[in-house]
Amino acid sequence: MPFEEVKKIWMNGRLVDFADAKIHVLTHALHYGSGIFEGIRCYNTKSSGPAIFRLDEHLRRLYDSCKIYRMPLPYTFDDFKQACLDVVAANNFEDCYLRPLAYRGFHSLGVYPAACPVDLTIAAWKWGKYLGVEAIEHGVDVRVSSWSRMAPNTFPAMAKATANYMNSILIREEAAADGYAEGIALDVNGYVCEGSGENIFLVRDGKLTTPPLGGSVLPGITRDSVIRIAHDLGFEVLETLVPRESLYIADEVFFTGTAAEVTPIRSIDRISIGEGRRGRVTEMIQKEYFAYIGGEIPDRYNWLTPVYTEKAQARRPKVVAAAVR
Ligand code: PPE
Repeated sequence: MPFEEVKKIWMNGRLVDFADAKIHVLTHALHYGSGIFEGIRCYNTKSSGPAIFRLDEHLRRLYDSCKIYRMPLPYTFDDFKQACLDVVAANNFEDCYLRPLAYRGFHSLGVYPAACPVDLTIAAWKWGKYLGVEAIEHGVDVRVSSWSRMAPNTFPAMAKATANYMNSILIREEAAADGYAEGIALDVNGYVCEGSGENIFLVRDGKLTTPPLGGSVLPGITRDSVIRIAHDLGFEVLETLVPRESLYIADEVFFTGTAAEVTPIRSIDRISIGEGRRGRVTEMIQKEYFAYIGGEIPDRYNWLTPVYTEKAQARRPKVVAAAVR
C-alpha cells in the first residue's frame, strides 16, 4: 500500500506539510545507515481518547541508541515528548503509529559523521495490523531464517539503528520469497533470537521463555510489557537461551512488537505449533494487552500518555472517516 498523505510531519522543531518533508540525496544517513528510530503506537482509549503507549520508554530507548552511536540529540526529553503529542494532534489522529527518526544529516560525506548535524523528524500515520488482521486470531506461518542476527560487538542490538534493518530485510525477504509471513532469526551461536521486527516468546507447560537481552535482541517495549502482564496473570517468565528445537516442541509461540502487538505463531518450518492455532496463554496475554492499550482497564503502570487534557478531549470534534476520492 502506498503512503496515504498525512497533514503534518515534524522536522527539526517545525510542523511541515507532507509535501515539504524532504531531505537532500547527499544526507549522511542515506549513504551509511546512520539513523536511529522508534516505532510507537497511539491508541484511541476508552478512558481518555488518543493516548500514546509507553512514550517515555520509547524516547528513552531513542536517547540510549543515540548515546551508543555518539549522536548528540539537540532536544530535551520534554520537548521531544511534546513534539510527539503535537504530531498526533496536528493530524487529528486517534489510532496511529509514530515514527521518530534521528539521523546524521546533510553536510559532507565520508564515514566519519561528526560534522553532520543530527536531524530529527517525527511522522505519524495510520498503520493497521502488521502481519494482517487474521494473524491476531489465527496466527502466522513462519520459518527459521538462514540469516543470523548480528553478532555481539558488531552492531549493538540494544540500539534501534536503521542499519540493523538491512539484516531484518534479508530475513523478511527470504521468508516472503518462500511463502512465509515472517522469519525467526537465530543468533550467531545458533540460539533463537528474534523476528525481523518482533521479539519472540515460547510457552511450554504454562511457563514463558524469551531470549535474553545479551543474545542480540532489541530490548522491546512490548516484550517488557508482556513480561509484566504475564507476571500479573501469575505466569513465570524466564529470560534465557532458547535452543532452536524448543520452538518446535513448544505448546505456543508468539511474537511481540509495537507494530505486531501480540501475534501468535501457528507453524514454524511447516511444523505445527501446539494445536496449530492461537494457544490459551497467548490469548490470555493478548486480551490483557489489548484491554490495557484500549484503556479498558486502569492504567496501573502509567503506560498511557493522553494526547489531550481532559478538557481539550471533551471539546474535540469527532473524527469522521475521510471521504474516499
Ligand atoms: N525486534 C526488532 C528487530 C524490532 O524491529 C522490533 C520492533 C521489536 C523487536 C519489538 O520492539 P518494540 O516495538 O519495542 O516492542 N519493530 C518496529 C518496526 C517494524 C517495522 O517494520 O518498521 C515496530 O514494531 O514498530
